[in-house]
Amino acid sequence: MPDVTVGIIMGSQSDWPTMKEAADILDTLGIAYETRIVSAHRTPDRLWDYGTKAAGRGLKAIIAGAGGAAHLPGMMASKTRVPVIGVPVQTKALSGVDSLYSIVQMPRGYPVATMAIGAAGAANAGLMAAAILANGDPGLAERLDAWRAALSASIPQEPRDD
Ligand code: RP5
Repeated sequence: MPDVTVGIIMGSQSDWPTMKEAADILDTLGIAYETRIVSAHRTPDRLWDYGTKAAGRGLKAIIAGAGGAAHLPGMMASKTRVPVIGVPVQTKALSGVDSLYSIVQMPRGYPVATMAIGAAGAANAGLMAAAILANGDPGLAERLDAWRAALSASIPQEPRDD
């Protein structure tokens, strides 16, 4: 088994259907990852512990998804220099704009790479983590290039009537 290099963390079990999109991309590209429920509000000690140990454990990217008052990605970024990729989970009350605003407006010094709201954002978080790792992994770079080329080739030239 390859070493785990990516952590996928989320504020709640209810975030998993969204965050699974990131996991699926990592599976497709052959990247080893772990998944954890880590809540900024409900399990702050778990958050602190995860962030404190992340770099030493060899994590190269952390994908963090949360909804509503989505403080998990930013708080994680405050605790580790491992790049944090934030996924705003879509919410019922405010459609995920609350999540987006909670994640994207970080103060200078502690960046979070913020993705789009919802499933597309989670999938792109997986691709962003892959791109970070591909800088030091020629095999992965090849797989990522092939994945991108296949997506591009799947787009038809013209629309059709369904
Ligand atoms: C956040 O609150 C989680 O990230 C989740 O998106 C949202 C709702 O959580 P649950 O009430 O479904 O556990 O902390």
